[in-house]
Amino acid sequence: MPPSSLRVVYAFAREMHPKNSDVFIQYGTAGFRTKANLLEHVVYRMGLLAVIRSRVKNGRTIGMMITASHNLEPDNGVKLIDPDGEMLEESWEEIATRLANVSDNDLESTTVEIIKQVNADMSLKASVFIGMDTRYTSPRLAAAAANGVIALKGTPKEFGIVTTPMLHFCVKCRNDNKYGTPTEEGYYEKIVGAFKAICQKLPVSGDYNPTLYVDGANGVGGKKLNIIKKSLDGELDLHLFNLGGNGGKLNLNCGADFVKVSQSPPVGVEHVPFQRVASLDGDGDRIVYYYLDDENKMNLLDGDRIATLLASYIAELLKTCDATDLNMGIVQTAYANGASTQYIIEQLKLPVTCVKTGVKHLHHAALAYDIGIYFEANGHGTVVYSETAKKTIRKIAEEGEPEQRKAASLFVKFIDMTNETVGDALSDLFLAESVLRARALAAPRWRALYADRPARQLKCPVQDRNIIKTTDAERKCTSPEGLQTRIDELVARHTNGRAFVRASGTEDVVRVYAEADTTQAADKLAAEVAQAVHDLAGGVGDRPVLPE
Ligand code: G16
Repeated sequence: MPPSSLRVVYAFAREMHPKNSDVFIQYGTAGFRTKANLLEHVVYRMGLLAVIRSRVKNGRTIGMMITASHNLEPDNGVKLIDPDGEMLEESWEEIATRLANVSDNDLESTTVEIIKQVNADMSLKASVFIGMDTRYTSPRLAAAAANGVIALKGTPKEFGIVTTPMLHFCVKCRNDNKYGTPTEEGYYEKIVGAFKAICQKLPVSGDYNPTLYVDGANGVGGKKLNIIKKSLDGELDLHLFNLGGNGGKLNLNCGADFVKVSQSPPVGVEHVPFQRVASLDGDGDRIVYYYLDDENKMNLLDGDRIATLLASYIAELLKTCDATDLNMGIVQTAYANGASTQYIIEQLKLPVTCVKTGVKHLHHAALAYDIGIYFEANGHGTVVYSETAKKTIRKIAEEGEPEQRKAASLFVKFIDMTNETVGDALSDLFLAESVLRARALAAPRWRALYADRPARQLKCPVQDRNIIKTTDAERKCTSPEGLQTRIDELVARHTNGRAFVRASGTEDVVRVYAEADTTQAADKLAAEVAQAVHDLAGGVGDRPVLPE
C-alpha cells in the first residue's frame, strides 16, 4: 500500500474518531485503560496498529479486546492479542503508546514511520478479531476498532460480547487449527467437552458436592456460564448470581477483585454455610473461590490456592504416569501469600519463580517449564504445557501400563480443558472442580492444606504514580528516594512482616501490600506503608488510602 493511500487514516480520525483529549495515555499491565470517554481515538488507532502487527506476522490474525476487566463500569480499555493468543509483545507497547498519543495531524506520518520501523509489508492481507465485554461503552469502541482495521485495509471479524480469554482462544485457533475451532462454540466444545469427559471418568464421591454457586460480577463470564449450564448434563449444579440484571452494576461490590481485596463476600449472592462460591471478574479472566462458615466468617480460596490445588494433582498424575522427568514449576508474583510459597517449596517440592505483576510476565516465565502453572493471587492464571509434555502424555495414554494409561488419559482431558493462551476464569473453574471431584474434596479441606498469613491490600492516590519505581520483581522500591528505607523500618517492627508498593498498571493509584502474623498487624503495617507513600510519593487529598 503506497503511503498516499494512508490519507484515509487521517480522514477516519478527523471525521469519526478525533483525539479530543491531551491526557497522556500509556499501554499498561493489560493494555490501555481509563475512562471510556477518553478512549475512542485510542481504540481506533489500535485498530491501525493491529493491522500493522498482523502484516509483520505474515498475515496471521491479531486480537483486539475491548474491556476494562476488573475496573468499574465508567472505565474501559483495549488490549492487543498476539497470534499465539498471548499478550502483545512487550517491545510493541512503546509503539502503541506513541501512536495513541500523537495529534490527529501527526497520525498519518507517525503511522508511516511505524510501518517503516517494524518493516511491515503493507501488501499482505491482515486479519483482526475483535471482541468486547458487556460495558455500555463497548459497542461504540468496538466500532472504532473495526474502523481502524478497515482504514489500513485489514479484515476485521467481530465476535460481539465474549470473555477476554475466549477471544485469546479464538485468535490462537485461527492461527493454529490443531488447537481448536476459532468460535465461541469451538471454545465450549473443547473446554466444556473435556470437563464432561473427565466427569465420565471420575464419578462424584466423598465430600465433593457438585453444587457450585457463582458470582458473575454482573459481567460476561456469568452470562456465558448460563449458556454452558444447559449443556453440563447435571455434572455441575450451577447456581448463578450477579448476571447483570436487577440493577446489579459491573464489578461493584462483587466479583473476584472485590472479594479478594476486601476479603468480604459480594452483594447479590445467597449464602449457605460452607457452600463453595466462585467469584469471576467482569470479563471472565479471573476467578477466586470462597465460602462462609457457620459463623459467617469469610474463607477465601484465591489464585495461590487454585495454583497449589492444580499443581498437587498434576504432580500426582505425573507420578502415576511415570513421567516425572517432565519438569514442573509454579510462577507467582510478590502478591502471593508467603504461606503458599512455603507450601509449594516445602510440601509440594516444586520450584517457584517470582515475576512482576501482569499475566504477560507470568506466562513467559511459565513457558520455561514443561508444565508451568502460573497464577496471580488475584485469581488470574492458567497452566501451560510444552509440546514435549503433551507428546509424552499422549504416548503414555496409548501405550502405557493400564494404571499409567488411565492417569494419562485423564491428563489429556485436563490439558484440553486448559485455556493455555491466558488466565481464564471458566477454564480454571472446570480445572478446579475436576481436581476437587477427583480428590473427593470439600472446600474446607482444600483450605486446610496450609494457613494463609494475614494480609492487607490498599490503594493510595498520588499526583503521579509513575514516581514509584521498583526492582526485584516489584519487591523493592527504588524511587522515590527514602521510601524503601521507610518501608524496611516499618516491616522490621512486625513479626513475619512483609510489605511492598507498586504503581498500578490499570488504575490511577499506587498499590500497597502487607503481610504479618496477625490480621491487626497486617492492617496496621499496610496503613503505615500507605502513610509513607502519601508522605514521600506525593499523596493527594487528606487520606492516604482510597476506599475499595
Ligand atoms: C490486569 C492484569 C493482571 C493484573 C491486574 C492488576 O487484570 O491482566 O495481570 O494483576 O490487571 O494490575 P495492576 O495492579 O497493575 O492494576 P485484569 O483482570 O484487570 O485484566
